[in-house]
Formats: sequence, C-alpha cells, structure tokens
Amino acid sequence: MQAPDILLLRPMQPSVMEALASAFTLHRLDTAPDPDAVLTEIGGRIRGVAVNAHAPVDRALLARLPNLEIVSSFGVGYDTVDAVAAGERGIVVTNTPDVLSDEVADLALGLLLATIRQIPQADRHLRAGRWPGGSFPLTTSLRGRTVGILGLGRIGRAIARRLEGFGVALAYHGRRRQEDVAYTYHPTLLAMAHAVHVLMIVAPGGPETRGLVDAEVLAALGPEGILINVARGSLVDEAALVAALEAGTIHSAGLDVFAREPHVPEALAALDHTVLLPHVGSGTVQTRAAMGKLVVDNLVSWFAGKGPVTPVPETPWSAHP
Ligand code: 8YV
Repeated sequence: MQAPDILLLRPMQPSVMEALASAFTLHRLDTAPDPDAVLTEIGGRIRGVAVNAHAPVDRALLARLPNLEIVSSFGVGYDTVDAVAAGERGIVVTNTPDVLSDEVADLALGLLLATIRQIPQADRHLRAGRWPGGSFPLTTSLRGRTVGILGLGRIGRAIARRLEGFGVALAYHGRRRQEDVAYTYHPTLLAMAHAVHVLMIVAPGGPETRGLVDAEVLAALGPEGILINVARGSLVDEAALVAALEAGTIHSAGLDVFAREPHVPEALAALDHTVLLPHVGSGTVQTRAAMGKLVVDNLVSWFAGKGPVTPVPETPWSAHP
C-alpha cells in the first residue's frame, strides 16, 4: 500500500521534512514552480497537510483538497488555519501545544525585564561609547507593580508561575474565572487595564480577539503602563499603540509579534521606549525541534489509526473516528 499523500505548504526544518518524506508520499508546494497546477493535479490525492503560520489554510485551499483528513500545524497558535471550516468537513486540525510553553514564558519574562529596565537601550548606550560621557539614565522599576495577563492558558500560567518568583501582584482576564488560581480575576479587559501596571498579552489570535487592545484599553493602562505582547499582533490596534506611545499615554511596549509580520511599522522602530523582537518566543533549537516532532507525530498517529496526538478544540478527534 502506498504511503498517504501529504502536502507541505511551506518549508519546515530539514529534520521535519526528512521525517515526513520517510513516512509519507510528500508533495512540496513551496518548491513547485506552479503551485496551482500541482493542486489541480494531485489535490484529490492529498490526505494530510503540514503547515506553519506563514501559509493560510482557508476555505479556498480546503476546497482544492476534497479527500483531506488532517491539517498538522506547526505552532500553538493556529489562527491561520480555518479550523471551523475544517471541522465542518470532519477534517482534524492539530497544533503543537505544551512543548513550547516554558520557552515562550522565558522569553516573555525576558521581554518584560528588557522593556522595563531598558536593557537593549542600555546596551546601545554602552556600544555607542556614551558611558564615559554620562551614566545611562535611571529606569522605572518592576517593584511594587501588578501584572495583568490577558489569556491565562498554558503559556499564561507558565508566565504567572515565573512572575510569582518576582514578587509582583498578578491579575488576569479571560473568558472565565479559573478556580484553581489565586490571582485577581477581572471580567473585562478594560477593568484589568485600569487596575494593572503591566499588560501581558498571551491570548490566541483570530477574529474573536482582533483589536482587543485598543485606544481605550491603552488609555486605561495609563502613563506608567507597559504593554508586552508575545501572542499575536492582531490582538493590538497597532495604530492606536503607536499613537499611545508617541503621546505618552502609556510608558513603553515590548513586542515579539506584529500585525503584518515581518512588517514592523517604522513609527514603532523609531521610538526609543519600545523593545522589538522578530517573533522569537519559541525560537530555540530544542523547542522548535520538539514542535516539529509533534507535527510529524500527529500525522503518523492519525494515519496509523490511533487518532491525532494534539487536536485543537474545534475538531475533537473523537467526533471523527
Ligand atoms: C512560532 C508561534 O514562531 O507557536 C506559535 O503560535 O507563534 C511560534 O511558536 C510560529 O508558529 C512559527 O511559525
């Protein structure tokens, strides 16, 4: 029996592509001179898709793949996959949760400290030879602050656990109160923004959360307020954020994600009270390898008849035996 036909939309790490090629009949859309012709020719044979956040899996693509059973997506966030449309067709979608939670939480803490203590700015001061001419200006402090986490999921909790060690007060906002944590729950984001000094965004992207952090929320965060985003740029009204930073409505921002990556608004980069990273939250050799392995494991498990390893909630695999 021929190994199931799998479609790769964008390149992944070599180890992942090798594993896919050894277990399946792998078709690469990323290297195809005419992807449209490839879809026409082999679309009907494709039973699995391997994808990362750089290629959307939307209704239009799903329509080209009438026998698709599973979409294995690289990353915990799967906002570029239309999981609802997939679910309607009984197609399972999987992501790569858990294996990256600690890594992203580490980066979130690093970004918070870098932003509040201006670590990159201090480094630039030294490298530019400005130290002999004057000490780096004093920064504001994390001491005595309250951190509000938007989205207390797996990564949010990993961040909160780390912040407990920093001796700061913790609050969170999400769809519901979580009974097993002692942090202060705010039923609305606006109420939380009023109550905290740092707003840490860790909620999923997608239409439900688009533009949640808007001008009103930023105004509520206030002139001492610090915004940290390690989730998705789509959660923030980027124009409102630029305006708030320029006007001093908030104090500063540390961003690992942007609305239109890899595009970063020049206005954000022009400001000295921002710390900007090129979406590196999970970006270590070890964690990316673990994520890649999970992409492969989900496909292997599915086609071995054992169900997916990490299905997303929209497509519970038990509904599609
Ligand atoms: C990855 C991410 O950088 O897991 C996620 O949701 O955003 C990151 O870990 C991204 O998926 C790489 O394509």
